[in-house]
Amino acid sequence: MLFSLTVTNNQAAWVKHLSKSYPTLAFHASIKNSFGKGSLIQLLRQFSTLHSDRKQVSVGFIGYPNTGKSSIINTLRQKKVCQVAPIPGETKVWQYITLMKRIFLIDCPGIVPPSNRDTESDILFRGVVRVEHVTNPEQYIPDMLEKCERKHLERTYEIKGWSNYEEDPSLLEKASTEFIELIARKQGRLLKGGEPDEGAVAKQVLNDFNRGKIPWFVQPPKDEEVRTGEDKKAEFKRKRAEREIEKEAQESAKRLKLDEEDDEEKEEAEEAEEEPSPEKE
Ligand SMILES: Nc1nc2c(ncn2[C@@H]2O[C@H](COP(=O)(O)OP(=O)(O)OP(=O)(O)O)[C@@H](O)[C@H]2O)c(=O)[nH]1
Ligand SMILES: [Mg+2]
Repeated sequence: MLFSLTVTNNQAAWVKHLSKSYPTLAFHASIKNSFGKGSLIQLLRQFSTLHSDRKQVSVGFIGYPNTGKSSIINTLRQKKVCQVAPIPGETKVWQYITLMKRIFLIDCPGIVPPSNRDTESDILFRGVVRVEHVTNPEQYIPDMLEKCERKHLERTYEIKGWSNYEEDPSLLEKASTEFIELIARKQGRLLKGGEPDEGAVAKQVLNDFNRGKIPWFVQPPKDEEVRTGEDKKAEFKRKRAEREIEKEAQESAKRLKLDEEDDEEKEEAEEAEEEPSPEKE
């Protein structure tokens, strides 16, 4: 999980929200200046003690590409044992790293679970695809503008004056074109006829966004939504458990019936054996 050095209110709110579902830690990966390293090592030690019957414990780092999995391992080991880069797909094969005598860490390539709900922008902003592979990068700028605060963009690029889409959402497309043009002119990124090189600027801005150069964050769901989410999840789990119990019960009933039939047959056979045959008597 990526976190900046000081845990802000937003990050604390996410930790609180996620802790309801899973053990969650705030962590900043950095070999010299990390945050949360002690807590994570303590957690891994507890896990290892819990499984003291095993010869060794291997802990896999699983998650979306470019989310800092390899960086966490480097932070724990306090040296560059894994290759890291600000582009998705840096880790290509599994790598085992020894943390302590009994604890191994496995650096895994990033994974992207299939989802029908994710839009192309969602996937791009998660850093899952490399920006240089994106066609028509300008099309993602409106979505990006909406995620960021105007003051942060103004400060990052030292520009001002694109249309006020915050007040009038119908101006979003226009604002995006103006935003790109302002950067292109400021940085002198113009094509032969003096036209702004929109594609190149859009790619640069999207890269800046994905590499954390533009501050932005998402609020965790409100308590109300959390409860609904948990209820739905709990209901789903309960129904699945009920189905499994039902199936198990039916199967055991079948097995019992078969056993009973078997027993009856056996008993009949035993009785037949035990009953002295009239001829023998
Ligand atoms: N701000 C911030 N950036 C981080 C942190 N951890 C990693 N990064 C940066 O995120 C980028 C990706 O880091 P990696 O460790 O290569 O990510 P990964 O999940 O191993 O990526 P893949 O191997 O491609 O799946 C690098 O540019 C890191 O410097 C963090 O805690 N905070
Ligand atoms: Mg990696």
